[in-house]
Amino acid sequence: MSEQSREPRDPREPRNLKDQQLEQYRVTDEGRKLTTNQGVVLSEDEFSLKAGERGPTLMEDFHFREKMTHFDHERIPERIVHARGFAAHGEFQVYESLAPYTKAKFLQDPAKKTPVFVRFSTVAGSRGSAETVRDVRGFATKFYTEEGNYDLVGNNMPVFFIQDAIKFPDLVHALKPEPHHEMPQAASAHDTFWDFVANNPETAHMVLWLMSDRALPRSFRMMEGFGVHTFRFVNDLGQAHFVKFHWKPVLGAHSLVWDEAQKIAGQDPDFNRRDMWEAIERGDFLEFELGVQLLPEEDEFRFDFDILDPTKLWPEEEVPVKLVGKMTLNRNVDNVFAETEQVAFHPGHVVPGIDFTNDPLLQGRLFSYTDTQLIRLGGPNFHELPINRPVCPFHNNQRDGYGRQTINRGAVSYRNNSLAGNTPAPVSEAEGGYVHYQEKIEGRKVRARSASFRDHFSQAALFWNSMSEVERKHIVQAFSFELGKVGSPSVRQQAVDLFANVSLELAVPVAEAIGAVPPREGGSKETRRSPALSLMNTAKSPKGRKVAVLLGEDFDGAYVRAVMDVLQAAGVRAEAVAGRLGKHRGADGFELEAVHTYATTDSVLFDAIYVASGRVDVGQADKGPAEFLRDAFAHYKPIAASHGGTVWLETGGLAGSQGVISAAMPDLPDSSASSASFASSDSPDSAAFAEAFLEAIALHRHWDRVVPKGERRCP
Ligand code: HDD
Repeated sequence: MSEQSREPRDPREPRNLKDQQLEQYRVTDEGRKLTTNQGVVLSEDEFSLKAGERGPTLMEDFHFREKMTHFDHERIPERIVHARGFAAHGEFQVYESLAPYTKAKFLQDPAKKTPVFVRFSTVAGSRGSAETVRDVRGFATKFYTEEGNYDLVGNNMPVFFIQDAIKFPDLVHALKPEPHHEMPQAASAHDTFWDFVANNPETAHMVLWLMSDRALPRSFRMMEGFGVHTFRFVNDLGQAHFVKFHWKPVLGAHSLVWDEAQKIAGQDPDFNRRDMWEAIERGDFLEFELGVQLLPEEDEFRFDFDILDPTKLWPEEEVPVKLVGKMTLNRNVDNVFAETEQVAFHPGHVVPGIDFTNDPLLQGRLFSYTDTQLIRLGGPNFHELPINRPVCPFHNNQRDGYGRQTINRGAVSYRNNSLAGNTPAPVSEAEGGYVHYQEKIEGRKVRARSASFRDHFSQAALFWNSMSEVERKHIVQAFSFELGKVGSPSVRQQAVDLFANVSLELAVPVAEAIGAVPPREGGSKETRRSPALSLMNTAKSPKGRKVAVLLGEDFDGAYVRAVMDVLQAAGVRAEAVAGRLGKHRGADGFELEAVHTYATTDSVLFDAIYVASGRVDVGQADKGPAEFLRDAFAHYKPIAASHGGTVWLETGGLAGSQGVISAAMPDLPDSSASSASFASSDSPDSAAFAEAFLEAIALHRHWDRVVPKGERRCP
């Protein structure tokens, strides 16, 4: 049992201050009498009040009117971006005091647990859109600290498309479905987005990230998070450091492949939220380490880029990421609307010790987030919604407005006053009052971009240089798909010409794929690499993965059970799939429970496949082991087979390939490090077989496998 799974599992048991606060708003309706919102107990709920059984409905039916009116108003505007999201509660703990850098109280004491609420999201799609689309993912964290709420509103990519917030409406208009026909949904593969990209070269770096595997996270549990902007830490002595925030997933950062992502979008549009919900329900809590890159103020001009430019990252090899704490998400919401939908994040929600910089994107965000909540949540009192309330007291002279809940006593709501002793009163910095960092500013009022923001291609090239061969291939394929969906030949050509500034190795094959003229000149002078940018260098562990165990009529129950137990002990979820749900008796009389049928699930919903039977009745499905293996193989996933199941490897031509583990083929050549075979005896060693499978699962994908591609001929 993992350390975290010893946490209290009773969902009603309050875990921290925020949880206690929310508890007073939670209501269980089950077992209660049905009433109106005014508390009147009802005697009937299926028939409206009529003048005679067949007569007209009467206006005086207060129950009908109230029920219908409330229903008519159930929806609120979805977020203009990041509409599709999913959230969970948890806690954050710092490893050691960060007092030398910041006075923020929640970053001082390793014994202190700060409640958090984290919402993950896609950006472009509507609230009901599929989750595995190619997109940036939002990663927004609300820390309920003793000094007020601190929001770190980041993404899973460390840079952004634009440098100045005034261009955000343009970016979003170009990205969202085109207004004349509202297509395509949750996709950047269309003319207006690429027209924007081609004509706004500052997008180049971020677009490379968007075309990379980072845009297809396997799970919210397996993606990094970034605060993007350069912020400021300020300590007790008033000294400042520039800081970039990172979230590092303990399970490592892993991605889907494109064909898989597209198929999942149809098989399970809720793939990412289901994965997160189920993990938390099982006690496999999400864990992220908080990392900071720190830069003394005097180093502001140390780099060949401007640290205020949000299209630039600080290479981790130059400014190491210091891991300073851990966040654990350990509780699902009780109600998605009340919590996930009504939570209001804002990069301007800061606490003493954390401050802004003059990044023009950040500065503009400081306006936009309150403004959007006013329309979305219907007025200025959204901070009173349970999910948004700080856990410390708040007092000021703000009053009234839609939905006001606080009942402020007394006559005074102004300062200065004498009737209330001039309170509530501000306090000094020493007593905890927020004081903005006193940066000296000089300048003329100009609408301009700093010359130090003009290099748009060097870091895009740094990213490209840092990719492995496989990642580069995926980027070329992503560009070829996206631009291939663009109708305008001119936009296609402009986009290719733009990315020629990054690398001809990128631009030329894309041009060839989309019928554009391949650029002859181009490329960047940047030759450096940053290994931290490649997903190949991430943590590799089988933990958190999901395996389908395909059952038929002739499986060895005890053996399969033993393999599943080894997998499960390593944190891998193994679930049996068969022609029908329920108990299945193996050849040895041992029973296993199938929780999926070949019809209700699919290969793409698993990280690996284990075929345990040769003879398979697929029930009402029109697919079975052959189709499961075909996709798993094409998606470079680990595959294992034992007993009769090995026949599927032979018929599929998969035996002996990388990442394919077989327990019944003694003469199989062991052609690669992660391919293994086990002699078939009366009792093949289930433990060794399972361990070899686990190793293959830890690698996640077996890229060196030869997947038939390219030319297709009729047989
Ligand atoms: Fe934003 C939502 C992240 C630039 C304006 N943004 C939103 C969310 C995330 C981000 C994670 C969803 C929060 C939630 O789950 O409720 N946004 C970013 C990052 C950016 C960024 C990392 C660049 C570094 N955003 C950005 C700019 C503007 C906005 C430049 C406008 C000037 N963002 C918004 C918004 C949203 C929003 C329109 C929509 C819903 C909301 O705020 O609450 O105000």
